Amino acid sequence: MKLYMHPVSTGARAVRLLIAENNLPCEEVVVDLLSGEQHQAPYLSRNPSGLLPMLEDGDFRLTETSAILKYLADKYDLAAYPKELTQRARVNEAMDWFNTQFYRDFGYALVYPQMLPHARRRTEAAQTEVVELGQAGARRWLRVLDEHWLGPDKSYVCGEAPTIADYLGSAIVTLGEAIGCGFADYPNVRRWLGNMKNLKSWPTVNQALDGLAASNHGREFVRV
Ligand SMILES: N[C@@H](CCC(=O)N[C@@H](CS)C(=O)NCC(=O)O)C(=O)O
Repeated sequence: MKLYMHPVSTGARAVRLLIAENNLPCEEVVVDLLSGEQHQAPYLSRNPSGLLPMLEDGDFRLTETSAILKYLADKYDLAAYPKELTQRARVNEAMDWFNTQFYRDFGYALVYPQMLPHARRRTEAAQTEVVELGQAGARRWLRVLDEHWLGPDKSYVCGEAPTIADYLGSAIVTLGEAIGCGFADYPNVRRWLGNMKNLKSWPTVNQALDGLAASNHGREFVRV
């Protein structure tokens, strides 16, 4: 198997963590996001969406982080994707929630427009508006994550053991660290992130994110 990835990519961090924690046999192929290699041949002919990550398993190619996590968990029969009907449905629900509700406001409205030049809005007024809306939305979803998904007692989003919902969710939430989000108002979120960061492969997999956060240190950002 091959994983086409860039170490700073949010989805790639989720997939690489699952691979590393379970010692899955997978070669990593770096696609240089920064120079736009994902939009050029030969990568673009393999993945016409021009996005990372992508998994290649023989002739089978799979994009979309959530689908890749589920495929790997099924292929290797990982406990991180429970088989019991309602438990699996809950994991799927949490993954959809992170990937759509949470990511839309937190990633695409709050973090990316401030961090990525191509995501910045063309006028100051539009930029301010999108970031303000993103911050309000992110606060709403963080409250739901803190009080509903986690609450004071749960170690992970779907119970006492990490599932692929935690792999996906923690990669998305820690994206905020790139702009200095500390999540101080969300103690259960902080506790949960601490649990995920205790996984043995977390520091290696997230080295590039930590580097990005360090390079942005001291810059002004709207945060949560
Ligand atoms: N829905 C996709 C999103 C993938 C995505 O947006 N990847 C980013 C990196 S985190 C990317 O490849 N961006 C390249 C670009 O926009 O040119 C998934 O969940 O895998």
